[in-house]
Amino acid sequence: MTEHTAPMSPTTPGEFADEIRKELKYTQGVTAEQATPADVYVATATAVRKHLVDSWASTQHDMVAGSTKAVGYFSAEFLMGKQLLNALLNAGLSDQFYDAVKELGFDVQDVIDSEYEPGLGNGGLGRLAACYIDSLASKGVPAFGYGIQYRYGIFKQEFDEQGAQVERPDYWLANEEPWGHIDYNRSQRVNYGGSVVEENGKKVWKPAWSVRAVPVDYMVPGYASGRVNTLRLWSAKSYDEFDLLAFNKSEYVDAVKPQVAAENISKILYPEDSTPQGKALRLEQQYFFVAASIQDAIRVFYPGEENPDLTTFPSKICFQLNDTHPVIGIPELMRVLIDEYGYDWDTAWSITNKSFNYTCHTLLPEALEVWSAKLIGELLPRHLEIINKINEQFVAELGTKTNDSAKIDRMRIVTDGEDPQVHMAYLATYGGLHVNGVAALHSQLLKDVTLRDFSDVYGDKFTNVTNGVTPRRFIRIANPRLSALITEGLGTDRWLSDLDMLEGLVPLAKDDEFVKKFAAVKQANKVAFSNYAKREYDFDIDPNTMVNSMIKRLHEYKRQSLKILSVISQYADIKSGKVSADDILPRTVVFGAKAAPGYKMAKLTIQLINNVARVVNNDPDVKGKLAVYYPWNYNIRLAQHLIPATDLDEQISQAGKEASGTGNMKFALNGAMTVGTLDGANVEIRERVGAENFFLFGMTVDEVEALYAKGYEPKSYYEADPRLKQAVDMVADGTFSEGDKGLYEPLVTDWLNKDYFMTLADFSAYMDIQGEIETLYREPLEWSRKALLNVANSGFFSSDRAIDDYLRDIWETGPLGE
Ligand code: 26W
Repeated sequence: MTEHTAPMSPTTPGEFADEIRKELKYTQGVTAEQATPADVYVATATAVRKHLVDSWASTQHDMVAGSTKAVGYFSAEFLMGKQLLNALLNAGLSDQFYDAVKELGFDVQDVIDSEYEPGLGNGGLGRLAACYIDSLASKGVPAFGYGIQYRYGIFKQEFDEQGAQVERPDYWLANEEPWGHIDYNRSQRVNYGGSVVEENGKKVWKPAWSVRAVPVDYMVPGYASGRVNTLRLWSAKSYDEFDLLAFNKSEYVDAVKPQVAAENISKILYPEDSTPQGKALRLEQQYFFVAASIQDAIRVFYPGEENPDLTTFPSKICFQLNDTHPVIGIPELMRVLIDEYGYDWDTAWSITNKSFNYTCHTLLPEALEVWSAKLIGELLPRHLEIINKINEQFVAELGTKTNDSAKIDRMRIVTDGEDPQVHMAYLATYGGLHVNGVAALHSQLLKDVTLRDFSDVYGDKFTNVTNGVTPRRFIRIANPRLSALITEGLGTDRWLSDLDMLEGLVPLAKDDEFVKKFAAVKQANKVAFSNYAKREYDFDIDPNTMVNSMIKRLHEYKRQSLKILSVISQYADIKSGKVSADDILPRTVVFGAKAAPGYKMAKLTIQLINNVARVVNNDPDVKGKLAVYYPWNYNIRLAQHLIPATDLDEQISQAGKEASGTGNMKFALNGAMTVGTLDGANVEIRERVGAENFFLFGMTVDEVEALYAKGYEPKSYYEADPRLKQAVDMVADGTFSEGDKGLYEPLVTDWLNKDYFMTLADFSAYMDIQGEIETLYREPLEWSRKALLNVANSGFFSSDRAIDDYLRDIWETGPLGE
């Protein structure tokens, strides 16, 4: 009946067990009897890699030998998540793995849990890059992910006694890392500093120091495509490892200084996900991976050629700039073409202009990187020359298109004045072929507001590609129960590489039996999450309550404050008996969020949430009616456990602030209902799942703009709404800080006097929608029917569809061999 498309390796469980045994013996030098689950994990990973290596080699060969343009995805972050189950799925070895590990006498979960989750990203942008390289490989499109192998990933989050976030270093490479292949023979030299001199009319950069960029290659196996692409992450090493002279003079620190300085470049991921710190090391990191990657791409596509014809470069590979972080790549390619290969400016410019495309992931002006020209000049003197020349060319070109000098001045890539600043988003927009936002609303706001002047002049460059998520990790691996039910309902598992097929479930939403099966899957996932939360966090989550999740980075525009104020209000209502016992709908609120270490307001919000949880969860008056849990160290693993178990997802950012969101898509695809504003991709989710299957509340972008224009006085909302007043007063009066009225003073003061993201203005609408939510939840069959329709109508949010959009509208290429 079911025609299988899932890759299925012919290897039998017994044969796979033998392969693991061999790896244990020859790689780790232990017998299965002596081995630990961690040994079996490493041996299994090594065995899987061996199954993939042929497709990897043939993909690399066909990519260079063929005429299919490749994609180079430049990203400072790749939030890959744990690799084992994904590699097994795409290698068609999942079933064999479970039986083989059992045969070897190990608990499968122990082996899976031995893998350390690589945290080479902060949040949405990094995870999107990971989903996109999965889809590129699954579609058989030749591609490289290019980034940095940070030695320390995103910090590990712990909470102290006061419920405050504490950051711990994430030394993920302390553990055996079986997936990365360090390829010293293909390292690249990356230069810094120094000066530029004229030598017989040519500009020559005389760098002061350089580092060795060593590639660490990760296989990116496609699902059911038989193709394996490469994620090439660069690790910084020093050329002159050790200063023996200093050592002999027992100046031990000086002896290793050059090594430390060099390795510092790929030492640690910057934990900010909105406000750039403008640190020199950050720019060193950005130039490091971009410069190494461009040299690498020329090496790959012009193997062994001394004087390659680089006018063909844009037909061999095109680069996607994942936000402004890799934009220094534009002047770098210009430098390489002019200084190293002798092209004239115009030829170099036409090649460069066709080689880059820019994706913007934010609407927060402060998140758009602006580097001081002085800093760029010190670190990359030749690049500053080139940037200045690009800016002159740009301003001259603008002069032919408009005589609005104020506009031209606003658009300058390099600002005038005694401390010139370089706008990386402007450089990307002028220097690249396409600019896209990550959701329809976002792309519109980019054209109408953030990059208005540029869309006026270069309108045809602007397009939209709404984000997507990979169904392999976020449905098949995270939610096997739902996957089995979908395959049963559709009679095939081809939906995993053609997610629009989920529409076939729409008619089944009318079949109460199927809807009940769907509800049973959700309930089983809730029980599983409750057990997981007990095991990992010692939480006592009641799976018979509504599981209501809010997981994303902690940021004021995402309005975790609105959620916690609503919880406080519900708590007060239960305490005061304003809501009678049987009117209360038992709810478990689960937060997950890291805050950038320097982001004070965000960290205070974390402390408030933890202390509300402490008070509520220890209050017998609300036991079984309301509970709040905040699992620390939110990461991909936690998301994969919580999303399938969630009934209600929170997407409550102020309209016009969340570029897209991708968690919203994962929840809808896993059968959670969403309460949200008309922001980012929420707009498109609601359009596709149906307004009747989405809990909408809050001001629209226009209403927000109108309120800003009118002048927003948050205090007036506080005084006008007794529920809001009560909740804010409970934060101020020490209820959640053991009487310390000062602890949350900065938060309360901001809410009442500034509240830039209008939490108070949207509070009453948010509280009102809770009624609708609770009414529906009391009709489990109707709730499940609507939740099932969310799944059925969310196929559009596959990263495969998003990649199709990039292939059609931006990269103009496709699968190998086409
Ligand atoms: C330089 C500091 C910095 C670091 C990261 C500034 C900005 C960023 C990222 C752009 C922030 C980010 O992750 N943005 C998120 O990108 C997702 C993928 O497109 C979107 O879904 C989210 O809405 C957006 O906040």
